[in-house]
Amino acid sequence: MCTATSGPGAIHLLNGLYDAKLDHVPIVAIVGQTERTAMGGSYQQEVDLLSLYKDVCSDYVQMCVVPQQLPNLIDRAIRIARSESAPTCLIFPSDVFDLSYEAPQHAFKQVPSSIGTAAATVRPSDQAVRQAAEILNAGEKVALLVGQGARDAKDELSEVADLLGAGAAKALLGKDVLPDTLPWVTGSIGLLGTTASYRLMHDCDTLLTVGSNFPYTQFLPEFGQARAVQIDRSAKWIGMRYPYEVNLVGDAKATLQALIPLLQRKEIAAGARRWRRGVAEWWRAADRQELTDADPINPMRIFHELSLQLPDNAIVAADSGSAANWYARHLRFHGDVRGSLSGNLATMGPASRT
Ligand SMILES: Cc1ncc(C[n+]2csc(CCOP(=O)(O)OP(=O)(O)O)c2C)c(N)n1
Repeated sequence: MCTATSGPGAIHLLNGLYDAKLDHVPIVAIVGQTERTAMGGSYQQEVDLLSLYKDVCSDYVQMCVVPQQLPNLIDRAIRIARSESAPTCLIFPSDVFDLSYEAPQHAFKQVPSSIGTAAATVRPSDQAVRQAAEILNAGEKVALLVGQGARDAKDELSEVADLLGAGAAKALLGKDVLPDTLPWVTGSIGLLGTTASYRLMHDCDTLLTVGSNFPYTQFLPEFGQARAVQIDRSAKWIGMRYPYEVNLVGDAKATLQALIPLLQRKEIAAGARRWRRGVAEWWRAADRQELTDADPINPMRIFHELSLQLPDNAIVAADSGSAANWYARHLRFHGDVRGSLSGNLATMGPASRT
């Protein structure tokens, strides 16, 4: 939830709300508007907020002009933000706050509401899961690409990695999905990524992407190099970053749980030792960079020391700019450390706002 006053206040929310929209974070914005009696009169600070918010809150933006709307507007704004993982917005002319509450009646053109929603677990069909398992079982060098959509599936990812001898690269927003202390986790991927992740993607013959919309083609396997499967919670976001053979629409945890019994353990996975070697080499190289002396200070040294000091339950918020690079590459997450930043919008200032 975030709030702002009318006009310039509402405009200031835009950067943060676009950040939420692009990174799929549910949030409800409540913004003020000029009095109903002044609307359309070009009084001070009147901005057409329904139009201004039409894009950033495209899933739901509404204005409340009578109290009978309140239960429905509030409940829907929250429900839609949650179900679409997106920002929504309610606009309140300031004199509406002075009205007494009146509940909607059981009458024509009145809209009641009800509280609470039982969340659904989305699962792909058995046949699609079997097809995915066939592809993963046929591979010898399996790479996992893990994003924020896999956040609650750490145990399942570990089991898949163990069965298939897979390595796992993490998209920026998925940095806290798996700790960097695991020998098969190659760290971040992409422009801000590690050499271990780069090699994982360029050496693999099979790719399983879970909960990630990572777009940078040059850091993915060449076309034709790997057979690929994607798991994503929504068909809206699936199948568009690589020519996946099977696109499984489903919650990461539930889908991996359906997949695991069908996976055959690879006793000698060609990839497993290779990925682990790459990980060890990366962290040795990172250590060398971080411990190189500089005047006044080598900034990577700060991230090195922070990695050692972070409590297991720390939450790290990083900003955009060079700090994002050092956060992605050099901060070693362990335990249940959580971390985030402005991923897709890469707007400046999110760390101080978080
Ligand atoms: C709101 C916003 N304005 C501008 C940019 C473009 N931008 C990205 S990084 C950056 C410079 C950041 O400087 P600083 O915070 O000092 O970090 P540095 O990379 O120099 O370490 C700019 C202007 C942006 N991402 N967001």
